Amino acid sequence: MNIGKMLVAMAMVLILSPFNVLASENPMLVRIDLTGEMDIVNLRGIDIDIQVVKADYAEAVVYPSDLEKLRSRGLSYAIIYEDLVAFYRSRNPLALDMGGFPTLSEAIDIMDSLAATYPAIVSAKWSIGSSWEGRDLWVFKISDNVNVDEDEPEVFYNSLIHAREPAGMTWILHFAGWLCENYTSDSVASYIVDNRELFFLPVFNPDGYEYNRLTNPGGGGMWRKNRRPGDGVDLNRNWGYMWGYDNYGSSPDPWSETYRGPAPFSEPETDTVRQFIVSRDFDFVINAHTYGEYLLYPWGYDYFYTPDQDFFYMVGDSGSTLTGYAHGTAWELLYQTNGDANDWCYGEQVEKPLIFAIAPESGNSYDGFWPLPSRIPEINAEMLPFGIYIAQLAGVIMGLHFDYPAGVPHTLIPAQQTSFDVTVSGVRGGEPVWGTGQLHYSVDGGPYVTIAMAENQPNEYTATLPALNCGSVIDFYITAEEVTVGTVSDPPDAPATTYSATPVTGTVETFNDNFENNLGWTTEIIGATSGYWERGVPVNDPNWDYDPVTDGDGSGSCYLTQNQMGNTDVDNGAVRLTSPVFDLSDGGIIEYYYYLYLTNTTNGVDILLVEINNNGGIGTWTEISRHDTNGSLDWRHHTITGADLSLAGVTPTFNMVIRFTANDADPQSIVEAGIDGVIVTKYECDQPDQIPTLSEWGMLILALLLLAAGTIAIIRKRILALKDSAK
Ligand code: 0X9
Ligand code: ZN
Ligand code: CA
Ligand code: CA
Repeated sequence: MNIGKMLVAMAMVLILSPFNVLASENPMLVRIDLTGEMDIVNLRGIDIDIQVVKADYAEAVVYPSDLEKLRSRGLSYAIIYEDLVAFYRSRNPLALDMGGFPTLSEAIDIMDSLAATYPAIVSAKWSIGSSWEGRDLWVFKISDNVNVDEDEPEVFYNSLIHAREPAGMTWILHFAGWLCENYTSDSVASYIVDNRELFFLPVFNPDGYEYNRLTNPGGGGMWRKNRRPGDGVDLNRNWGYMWGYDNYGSSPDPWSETYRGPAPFSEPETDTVRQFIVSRDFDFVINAHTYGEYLLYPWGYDYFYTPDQDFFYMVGDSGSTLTGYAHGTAWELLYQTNGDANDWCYGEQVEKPLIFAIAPESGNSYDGFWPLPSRIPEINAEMLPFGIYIAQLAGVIMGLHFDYPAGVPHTLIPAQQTSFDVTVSGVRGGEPVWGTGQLHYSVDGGPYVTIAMAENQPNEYTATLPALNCGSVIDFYITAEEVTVGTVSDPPDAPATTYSATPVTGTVETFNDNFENNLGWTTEIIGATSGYWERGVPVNDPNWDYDPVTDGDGSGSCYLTQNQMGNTDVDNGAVRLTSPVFDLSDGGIIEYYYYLYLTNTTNGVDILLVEINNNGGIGTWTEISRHDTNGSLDWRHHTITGADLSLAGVTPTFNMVIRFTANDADPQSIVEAGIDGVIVTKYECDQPDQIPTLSEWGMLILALLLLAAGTIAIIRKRILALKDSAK
């Protein structure tokens, strides 16, 4: 080829290339080292296509021109596959269509054949709207009486919102097929089909999926977004809840892989699915993605948990058991995302009620987007229990909420019964059964006694604790019945965790430190090279996001692990903060605020350990709490009760000391801690026993028995005497 022809050819390439120059480069897979402490922070600052984040590395799909971004941030990386598409293609030597995954038209055929084979339980597919290029978004339904809209819990399973994630489609189709094939023969499949309404959208982004077939008919295509003319939009950044919240969770740049589009729901695909979701009444939406072995739930948009974190955690935990995947919010496990489907499903509550949304990322990091064909059935099998679990759970998410208008008593008047009000209401569609409220209590570690609570109004009760003497402790919990799920307790894991109370004649705040003055705390460095405890008003460095913005109790000052500008966290060891002596000899509680930001939460390696000593700091220290979950940039409040102390085997004395140790066991992670508002409330109880104790009762009963026996003996003698005289 002569120079002239070459120039013409190059010009053609440039003109024909529909996007920016990146499109002509090969995507590669890199593994980025995260063992340097600032690596995770630096990685969050760049817009690259991250797939998995593990404790000490991340994997991302990058173009040659992205490598400079990594280098400029001081991140080191290894190239795993220089030509990722070629690698994916090499896994498909038989040149199967789309690497063994159904093509768009094959997916449509599967829907048609399911409906034809199982017409009693599978609906004919219908189009809920169409894509940029005019392709239909096909949905089908599985249920008994499938053409009737029955009053049954509903779940929506959708996949291929990202065009290169076909393993999401195969597992939801496989789950649908499993229900059909096992209906009537398997009790679980039958139960689900008879009692739920399941809706499936296997190809959310048909244009993107077809585009991948066009460029890579044998699979391996790396297109992610839709096909909006120009550069396409990431359909999982285009939803209208917290859309464009910041530029970390989505991008304003059209060429970015996470381009959020010009406006919320600007894309026909997202707008169509939004209207479909609003038209139904889903308990759960499963947004199937690949890959990385995660189960992700909201929020994605910032470092917060939803008000339903406990519920999501419970579902995630069960999901983990079933799949082996890690569960958590997107920011905990991967990165922030804004404008995504999960956040809209849960967060948007004007057009529709909140919906529990979960995004499973199926397949491991070796599977990638285009797994070996032989892995497709394996991924289907590993996701099946999760699909089943969510379908079952949809009908039984109902819970109860227990409310205590005047609080739950921690202290009691000696020798007097204590009553408190309990209001029971339904959450997540739950319905309390009237008259089922019960109080369960155990005195001084004795067996549990169950008594009905007095019901004043439907679901409004008064619980009454028995009279106790000074020195006794009562543990208690509440239960009530929910119509569908049965008995619900508060605390939820009772009797493992309970409320407890003790008789008190007075309380005295014997210690109250808001850290405005030096009350005699001491600090120690145990191997750490930075992040030493310091008292002061938080400096709040705008460039170091991991310290608290304010103190915990609102007075201004607190203790922090190094309160200076810049990277100031604990490294290479531990730092310890020890209190002055306080008095708990008559019982009482210890309260404190703590702040904890951790980037490594695996196996509790990085922790804030709280220990207690009852001998002025000399001798044994006992662990009393261990904080090892990320606090989502918030202060949290913690109370140590008398029951906690007795559980830990610590006898309260007048010579108590508490200490807080922030430990960086993994020196490459961030550990930022704070302590504030430490209050010790001492209980006093100085009233002689008025209620007979158990042994006293015993004596009394014995005395009565003796008395009765004596009386009987006398009566008997008299009768005998009368009989004698009658002779
Ligand atoms: O980034 C995404 O859209 C999803 N990951 S993927 O690699 N398949 O692109 C994750 C979305 C998770 N979102 C929330 N948990 N909110
Ligand atoms: Zn995805
Ligand atoms: Ca303070
Ligand atoms: Ca710090």
